[in-house]
Amino acid sequence: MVRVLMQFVLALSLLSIFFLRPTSAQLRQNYYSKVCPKVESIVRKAVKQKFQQTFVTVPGTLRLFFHDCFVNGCDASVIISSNATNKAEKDHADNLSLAGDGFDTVIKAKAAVDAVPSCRNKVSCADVLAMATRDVISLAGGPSYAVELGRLDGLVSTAASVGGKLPQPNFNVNQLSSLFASNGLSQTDMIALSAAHTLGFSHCTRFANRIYDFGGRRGAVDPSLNRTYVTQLQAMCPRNVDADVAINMDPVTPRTFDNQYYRNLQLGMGLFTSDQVLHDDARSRPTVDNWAGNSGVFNSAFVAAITRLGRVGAKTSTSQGNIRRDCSTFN
Ligand code: HEM
Ligand SMILES: *[C@@H]1O[C@H](CO)[C@@H](O)[C@H](O)[C@H]1NC(C)=O
Ligand SMILES: *[C@@H]1O[C@H](CO)[C@@H](O)[C@H](O)[C@H]1NC(C)=O
Ligand SMILES: CC(=O)N[C@H]1CO[C@H](CO)[C@@H](O)[C@@H]1O
Repeated sequence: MVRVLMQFVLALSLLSIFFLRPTSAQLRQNYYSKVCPKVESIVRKAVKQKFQQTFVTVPGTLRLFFHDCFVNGCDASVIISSNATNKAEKDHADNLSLAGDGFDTVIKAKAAVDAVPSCRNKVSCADVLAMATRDVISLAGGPSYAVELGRLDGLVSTAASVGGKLPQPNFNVNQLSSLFASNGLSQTDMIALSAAHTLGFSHCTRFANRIYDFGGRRGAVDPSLNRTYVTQLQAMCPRNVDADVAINMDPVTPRTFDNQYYRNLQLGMGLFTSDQVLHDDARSRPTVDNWAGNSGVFNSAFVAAITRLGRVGAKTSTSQGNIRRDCSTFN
């Protein structure tokens, strides 16, 4: 009897190891409450200072978080600098011109944290990026939320690992949904996170194919684009314009984190194919229409989605990561 019971207990514990083990690493709110209780206010102050110097802090940091999480998980691997022997993640062509101000925001916030003796070398760069992302969203008028923490910084960063991990602006809904699904994110999460394009800039080269010679036909424009918007885009981005020229992705409220993104899609004013398809595909349109008309519902969906984004590939075991002293180089 005792043996049967023992076997049962053993079987149960094996079962729990295999099935009850959390599929993602366990992050939690207030992770640093013992070692660095003021960490969130220290980061917020540094981010606010940087924000007052340049608005680019906002889109730069938000996009950096996304690119970090989709390549190797949310582990600050995107912040590592290349050197003569290793070409790091950020120097892959698909880093799609990450704004230097995003990197600088994390470096400055980490320095502010490390200036407090008890916090020194206790807070990961990956968590500083997650906190800074939360802060820039609310500084731009978006929702404020409690951020999950406890990520370690990754030990690997290679340009070679970036290929295929990031979405491309010509993606359709199937391609977008399957890439997000491979990161454990739903189609609803994908639609919500795409609203990050309510802020920031795009280089003309990223959508020139939609306003000139669409489908290889000289002078053709993408029929899913609003004609008035096409004229405006052509004026801002003349044919063969300098590759450095960039324009606001949300022409209506470019500096506000809001649901204007979805209202733009309803008018055919999604800048990328990957934006416009969210309205034009019948599977995602009901969500776009719902959020275009209801910012409260959108805000909650966005908070849920960015919280799940923050869990992607998070590392919590010391075999997978550590706390970097300098965010741009391995210890
Ligand atoms: C859904 C698929 C997505 C595609 C295809 C995509 C693609 C792009 C492209 C091509 C740019 C322009 C880059 C440039 O020309 O410099 C851009 C900018 C940006 N993206 Fe995305 N993105 C996607 C999703 C996201 C997500 C999920 C986020 C964040 C949660 C995000 C945040 C941003 C931000 C903030 C910018 C502006 C960057 C700046 O002004 O520096 N994107 N994106
Ligand atoms: C270059 O970076 C790699 C890891 O990215 C590191 O192992 C190597 O020591 C670095 N080399 C130099 C010369 O700093
Ligand atoms: C095109 O955009 C303008 C606003 O710029 C809007 O008034 C118009 O209704 C849009 N056209 C279509 C077909 O959605
Ligand atoms: C900000 C940043 O690191 N940008 C780099 C992106 O990748 C290209 C090469 O593919 C570099 O030239 C940029 O410096």
